[in-house]
Amino acid sequence: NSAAPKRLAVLGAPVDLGASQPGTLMGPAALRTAGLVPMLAALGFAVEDHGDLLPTPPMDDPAETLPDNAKQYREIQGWVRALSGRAYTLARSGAIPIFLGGDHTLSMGSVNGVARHWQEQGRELFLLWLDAHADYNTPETTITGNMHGMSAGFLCGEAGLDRLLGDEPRASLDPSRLELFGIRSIDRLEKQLVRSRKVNIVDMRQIDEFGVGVLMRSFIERVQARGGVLHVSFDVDFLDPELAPGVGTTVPGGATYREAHLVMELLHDAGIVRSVDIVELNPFLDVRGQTARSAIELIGSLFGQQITDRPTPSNAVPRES
Ligand code: 4U7
Ligand code: MN
Ligand code: MN
Ligand code: MN
Repeated sequence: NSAAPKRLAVLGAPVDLGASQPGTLMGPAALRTAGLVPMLAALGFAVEDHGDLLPTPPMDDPAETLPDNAKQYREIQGWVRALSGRAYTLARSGAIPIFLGGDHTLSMGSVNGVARHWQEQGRELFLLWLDAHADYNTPETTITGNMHGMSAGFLCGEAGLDRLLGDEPRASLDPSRLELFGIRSIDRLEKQLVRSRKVNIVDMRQIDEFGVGVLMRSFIERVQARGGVLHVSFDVDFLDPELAPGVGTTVPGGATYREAHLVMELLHDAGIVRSVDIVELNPFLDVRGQTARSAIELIGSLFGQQITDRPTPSNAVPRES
């Protein structure tokens, strides 16, 4: 799609306080070590590496306004505020921002910032959440208190973290524009909440029954029918743990190597992706860089790496050739 920008802006956010265990703060370094930037440049993009972000200093929110059941709230707030501001400016610059995590709390800032930009442009932003988990908890529903399990809910305007952005404007997404994809772990109250909000969920059972091709195409068509643009939030635990052991919250039965690549290939062909997060990579738990490498290969497919340069027409059955 020729309308898609050819400039990519990479920004690291080494945050790990939202996760259950430390280590994702090494994610941006591991993704760079595995060769993210030269790989994207080889695909013909002008790539700007903006280095790693620093969080803003803690705000002096009065203690009685701090939420219960939201661990490390103050520090995460510093990251989310900084990320939202940077994401907004990067999106406005016309580049495709790629945010390197860091745990999934990163998205509360990155998506909020890009959503503000697209709101100003009058374009509908859709959010594809590639993840084993729904991440739709709130301080009310959470079992663990870990804030990386609350990002999608926060972005869809759920209550309980209302002051998280400080003075940054909040751009809540309508839950109908969130697509949870690859889900196989969801908490009891969280399940009730996503159901009541009518969030679209493609769980692993649906992927088994229908295949990622059919399911992704129907999502892409929905975005295109609205003239929308897309943010892809890629939690590495979307992948099967055999393929991606370097994550803190592995859940068996995840996407296979080819399923994940097909998702990315279809997204590339659709030409709708305008920003990306790569989150939850924990290099401390990885096996010889395997997870970092898999993640990068998938980002390659998302930005146009193809096997034969012969995409299948969306209405076609596979042909012989
Ligand atoms: B991730 C969990 F209880 N639901 O809330 C929670 F199972 O960003 C997991 O997707 C959240 O890795 C996982 O803590 C967050 C738990
Ligand atoms: Mn996850
Ligand atoms: Mn997640
Ligand atoms: Mn995780």
